[in-house]
Order: sequence, then C-alpha cells, then structure tokens
Amino acid sequence: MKVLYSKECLLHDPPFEILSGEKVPYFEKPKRLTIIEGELKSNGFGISEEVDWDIDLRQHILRVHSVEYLDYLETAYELWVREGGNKIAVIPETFPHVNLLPAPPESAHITNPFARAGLFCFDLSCPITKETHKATLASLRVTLTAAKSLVVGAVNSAFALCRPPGHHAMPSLCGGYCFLNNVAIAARFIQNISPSAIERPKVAILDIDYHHGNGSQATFYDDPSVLYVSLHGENDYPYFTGSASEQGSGKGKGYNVNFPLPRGITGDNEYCDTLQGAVAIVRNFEPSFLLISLGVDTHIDDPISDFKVTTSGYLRIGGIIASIDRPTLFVMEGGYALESIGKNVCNVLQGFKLQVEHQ
Ligand code: SP5
Ligand code: ZN
Repeated sequence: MKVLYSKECLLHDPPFEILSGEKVPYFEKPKRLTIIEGELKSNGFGISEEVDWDIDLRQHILRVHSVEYLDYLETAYELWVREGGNKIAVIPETFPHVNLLPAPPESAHITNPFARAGLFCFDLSCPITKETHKATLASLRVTLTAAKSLVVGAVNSAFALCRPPGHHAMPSLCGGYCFLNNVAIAARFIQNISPSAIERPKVAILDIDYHHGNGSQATFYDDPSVLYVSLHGENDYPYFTGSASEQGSGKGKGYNVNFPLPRGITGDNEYCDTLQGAVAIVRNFEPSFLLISLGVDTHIDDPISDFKVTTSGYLRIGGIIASIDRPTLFVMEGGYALESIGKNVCNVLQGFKLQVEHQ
C-alpha cells in the first residue's frame, strides 16, 4: 500500500463555516490530515511526499470541470478582495436559483466577483481563501500521483492522503468542502493514460463517505464506462441527490447505484451487509481499476453525521473492499471526529491489507 501526501494540502484553512444557521469553526480542518499521517506512521505505513510534478493537472481537470469554473477558482480570491470583499475568504451571498431566472445565466458574461461567488458554488461550506487553490491543486496532484503508480503497475493499492476533498464538486460548482473532484478526475486520468486507452478501461467508484457524492454521480451519469456506487445517509446533506431511483441516464442507465441508509440506526452490521451488496455489483462490473471515495464520517462520533460505525467496524469495511480484488486507489474524502479519524482510516487500510494477504 503506497501512501501519498503533500504538506501543501494543509494550506486551505478557512476559520469558519455556517452550519445549522450558526457560525462554527470549519470542520474540514488541516489537522485531519496530520492526525491521519501520524497514525499511519506509527502503524508502520511508509508515507511518500514525492508527488509527480510531470502531471499536467490542467489538462486532466478539464476532462471533468469547465474552463470557466477553473478560471474562477484561479482568480476568485484576488478579484473578490479587489472589489471590497472580505480578505478572509470568498463566501457567496446570492445564488442564481433555478426559480430566479427563466434560463440559466451565461457564466462568461458575469464578471462581478460577488455574482461569480454564487454562480460557481452551491452552498456556504466552501470559503475560498488566498491559499485555497494551491491546496486544491496539491490535493489533486497527490491523487493523480497515486493513480499513476497504479496504472503503471508499480503498486496494486494506494492511498491519497489529501484535502480538500472532492466528491461533492460538480463540473462547474464547488460545495460540501469540495472544489475539484479528485476521484472523478482520477477516473478520467486512468482511462486516458492507460496503455489500453483505445479500449477505455472500465473504472468503478465506490463511495463510502457518509454523504452522497453528487459531483461524482453527475460527472458519470450517462457514462457506462465508469460505475458509481454510493452508500450514504438517507435524506441528509446534500439533500437533493442520492435516492435509489437515480440510476443513470442514456447509455449510463444502470451504472449509477445509490444505497441510502437510515440515519440514527445504521451500525457496523447494517453497514457491512449493504456494503457486501454494493461490492457484488462492483465485482459484476469487472472494472480494471477501483477508486474508493474514503470518508470516515460514518463513525459514531462524527459531529455532522448520523451513522454508528465503530472504529473496529472499519477493519471489516477494509476487508470487504479487498474482496473486489482489483488495483485499488483510496482517496480521502470526509471524516470530522478528530479523536478517532486516524485510527478509523488506518483500520480501513489495515483491514484491506490483511484480507489481500489472506486471499
Ligand atoms: C466531503 C464531505 O464530507 N462534505 C460534507 C459537507 C457537509 N456540510 C453540511 C453538513 C450539514 C449537516 N447538518 C449537521 C447537523 C449537525 N447536528
Ligand atoms: Zn462526507
């Protein structure tokens, strides 16, 4: 198991967010990563900070995100401050809600930085600080470096220890602590750099973060070459996506599978039973590569989520994932219980490793 990490991921550090109508310290903190890093180290995992500087991020980002959105992420902070916006961070105040206009606005014509803040974002959880984009690019570089080592066959499994996370990010929207969709970009990256790229290798994304990965779902909704399977809290954030009736469209019909699970009562047994079913679907798809959106916000102590998975439950979860038996890239997503986040992530990887050695 190769673990990739970059200290630049720590640069994104907004002081607060608005949650349940309250101004609270930002949950998606740099400390999340340093805690996981420490735990992995003390459990014998080697951690590499040798990211691959040859990867042209822009080219790969643009396979998933729009050029207008990428331009926004690059310039938002500077233009916002220049127009008198608060120096701490860009935070939207007005959104072009679907019922506000007869047709969606043409983003190219909108230059006011306050308008753009709402145009390219769907909630209040993504403050863009001076350093945010640098961290976002580092997070993606960690992910793609790890993906590359799988594709060239240097390793059979890897973990991208990165933040900000990605699975809520849409082609042209940030939200849910996410700016660039690391996993979605990695899926396209793998398909494009594989030697068999003419044949477009099949990639499966198994999303075990507590929240539905609306961005990953949207990216591949009509594409049968990328299977998206998610387990998540039913009717919880991001509220408007994640129902089992969302199954893909056109040629992609049947290649999007959602497992919403009840809040408050889903513990290790219920979770692992459903995960076995999800794994059967992934195996049946016969992907060349497996990407895991690894959130540990399913933990019983998570401050913003509502499942009851225990720290030892993550050992089982890692083992079940290993039974898919494909080159596997874990990419860090959510998880906000700082006391247990290190052990929880470590256990997923340990459970995976133990099962791989066993089979
Ligand atoms: C990557 C990721 O895990 N993003 C999650 C973003 C969640 N943001 C809003 C969560 C709102 C949950 N409501 C909390 C109620 C606390 N009692
Ligand atoms: Zn989450």
